[in-house]
Amino acid sequence: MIARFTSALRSEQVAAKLGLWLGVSFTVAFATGLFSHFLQHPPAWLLWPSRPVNLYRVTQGLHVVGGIATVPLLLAKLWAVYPKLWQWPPLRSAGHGIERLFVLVLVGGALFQLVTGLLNIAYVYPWPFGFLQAHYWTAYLVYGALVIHVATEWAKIRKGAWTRVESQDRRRFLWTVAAACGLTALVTAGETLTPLERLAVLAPRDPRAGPQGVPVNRSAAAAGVERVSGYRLTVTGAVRTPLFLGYADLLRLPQHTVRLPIACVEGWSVECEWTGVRLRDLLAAAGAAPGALVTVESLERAGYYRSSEVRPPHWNDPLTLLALKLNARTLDPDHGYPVRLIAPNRPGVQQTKWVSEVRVS
Ligand SMILES: Nc1nc2c(c(=O)[nH]1)N[C@H]1C(S)=C(S)[C@@H](COP(=O)(O)O)O[C@H]1N2
Ligand SMILES: [Mo]
Repeated sequence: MIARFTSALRSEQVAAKLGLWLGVSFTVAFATGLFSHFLQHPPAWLLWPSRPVNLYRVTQGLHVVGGIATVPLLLAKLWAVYPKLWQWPPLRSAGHGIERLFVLVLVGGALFQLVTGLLNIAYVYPWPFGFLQAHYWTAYLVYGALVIHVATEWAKIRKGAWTRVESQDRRRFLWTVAAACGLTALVTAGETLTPLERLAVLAPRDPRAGPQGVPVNRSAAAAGVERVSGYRLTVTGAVRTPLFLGYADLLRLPQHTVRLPIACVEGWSVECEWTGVRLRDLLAAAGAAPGALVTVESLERAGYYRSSEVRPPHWNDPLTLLALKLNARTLDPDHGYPVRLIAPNRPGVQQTKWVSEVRVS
């Protein structure tokens, strides 16, 4: 029975090395995940800059590609420590029991995070709970259990994690795990790192597939805004002069062209060229105060992402546009025709499409 579990590749040092790598990966996932969560649901106190332009693109790319690349690492770690599941006696003391309970939370929670994350980016939702809340709260459980695990295993980590592995077979095993993680990252990173696009065979999204060479997250048909007639953009609320602008009026205003990415929470991103009117020019014309809070509303009647807040750092940024064109052509209905918001360092969910109203408060 015992013999079946003894592989010469397993050792405390191998487990410690894999654990160290997992600790790094979980820390990156936790930090980038919290960042993403707060940007998507910004609390009032959050001061969040519009630069660097690609910050959210990078952190969310790291979160998703890093998460996918962690799958082989976690499997290797579980394989390396699997015999411990059958250790005898199973409980040596109350303290040992609590330690094992935290390991259970850690392993169960880590598997839950990777599985729900992978299914979410594949648009599969076979569960009765909301992904967002479950993934968010489990992150605290997992990271808390990880901190406790590191504390209780510190002696082993100190001994094994930083010293050279003695056996050549074990070294080879660790290199294989590292290579598997690297390869996994390489075949998915193209959904956000354009130069690797051709290698992105495992990526759930092709960053060039869609109208005008850009993916679509919610189509005009799904949002119920396929036919737009008598379009008017309104700028109202706490302003000196409310504005009511037709599509032709918008085209007559000074046009600006910027290069900015759409960076979706799902990890894909693509940089595009946008042309349109600066939001700050419109708000200046309406006489809004520089510190005002702005809300953009969509023609879309229902849906989680039909409106978004644009705070002063974002709407005062000259790169923030109400875009009329994408890659030099009139916006496709699926990309938000007639008008969409595009701003630097902002999650995709807040790049509101089919904008019809700018409300100042
Ligand atoms: N009105 C509205 N705007 C929206 C959405 C939406 O569902 N409704 N989806 C958002 C999401 S999640 C993303 S990632 C981007 C994608 O923009 P694209 O479809 O032009 O690529 O649009 C955002 N704007
Ligand atoms: Mo998105």
